[in-house]
Amino acid sequence: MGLNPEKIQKDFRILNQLVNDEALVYLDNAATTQKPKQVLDALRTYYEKDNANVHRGVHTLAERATSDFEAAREKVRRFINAKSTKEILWTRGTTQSLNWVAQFAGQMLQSGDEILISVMEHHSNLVPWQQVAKATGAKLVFVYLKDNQLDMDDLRSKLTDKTKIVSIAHVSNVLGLMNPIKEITELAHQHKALMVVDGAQSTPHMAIDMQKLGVDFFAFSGHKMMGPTGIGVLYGKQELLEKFEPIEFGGEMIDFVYEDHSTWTELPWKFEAGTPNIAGAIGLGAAIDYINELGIKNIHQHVAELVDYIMPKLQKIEGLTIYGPRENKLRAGVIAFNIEGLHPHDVATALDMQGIAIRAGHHCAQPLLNYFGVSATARASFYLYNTKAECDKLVEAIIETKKYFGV
Ligand code: C6P
Repeated sequence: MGLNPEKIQKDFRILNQLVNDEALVYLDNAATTQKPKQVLDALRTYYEKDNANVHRGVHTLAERATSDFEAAREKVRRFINAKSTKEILWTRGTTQSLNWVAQFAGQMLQSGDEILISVMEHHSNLVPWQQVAKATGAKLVFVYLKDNQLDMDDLRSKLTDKTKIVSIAHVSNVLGLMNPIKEITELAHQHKALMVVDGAQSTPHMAIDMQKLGVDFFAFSGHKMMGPTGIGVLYGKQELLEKFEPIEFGGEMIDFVYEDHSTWTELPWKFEAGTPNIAGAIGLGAAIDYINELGIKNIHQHVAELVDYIMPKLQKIEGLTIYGPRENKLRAGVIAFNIEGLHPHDVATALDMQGIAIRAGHHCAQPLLNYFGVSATARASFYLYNTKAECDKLVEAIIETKKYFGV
């Protein structure tokens, strides 16, 4: 079943507006997605009917809030096919999830150990590793690219018994490239390294299966898959989460507290200190329901069709450089580009004047942009509510922009 984006847009009131006197075309989905009415309704219903703190009260509202909050955790578990809700930790988003994993790693890394990451990582999957390497004396080792894809030969040659962690993006937020995570996980495990995946850009677009992928940790954000901001997930294998110490301490995560020491409660709450983002979790649960109703495979297929549709049109524009894999089937809805003679910020501003929202900048991936010898790119990113007509509008607007600036 193909998606009907025009019908889907009706669930997103925000999309039905003029920007600079033009109908809004929202193509900044890799930064954050818009939220459907169903998610906004879930937030409103929670605050209007059920708002209470979770796991603390015995009154009716507290029980309802707790049950909805934990039901959302179960929705996440099913969505990514984790074995148990003990493996689903609520965080603020991918960034916090990856910081936690780096802190866990800090509990086991020793001087001389190696952390293998790629040059395409978002700063959230790089800076925490730099910090933990500094603190432990471990070494950060980079895998580079070949033909705009992860160089698997480079990865194989750098993966040794010194490697304790491999941490790679499932989908690059600049290249749109889908990395072969299952294969990398098998390689990492052959060397007894832990496999960490930054799933910020993959979870909104493709079926994710923790048991099939076999990864040890997997991080993602609610706001990139139509959920609210400020809620995200860290999946971790239960046996690992049992071993590591919590990163944050306080209410909710304890079993007993004595004057001089404390003991921790069971998973997953052992890691969730303080009042959590209850509404956020419930909102993310509603976003998962929305995705399930449409089908994640249909969403993937729809975005793939948009990429197939627009790529040849973009490739015909003189002076346009497109970053990322040559084969469209390796690209998950992200197209970063530059126009010769124009700064990407000027491109983004000119497109905004025509009602089109894209992102320009380094996309929090400066080592990758350095690798390409540029300081910034423009980036259009697509999702389930985008249409072929919007693709045409982007192509026409880029041509207009070139004419306007005389390049
Ligand atoms: N990328 C983008 O415009 P947070 O901010 O914690 O929700 O997600 C961080 C993050 C981690 N990894 C990848 C691959 C990402 O793309 C992002 C967020 C946004 O590309 C904002 S910089």
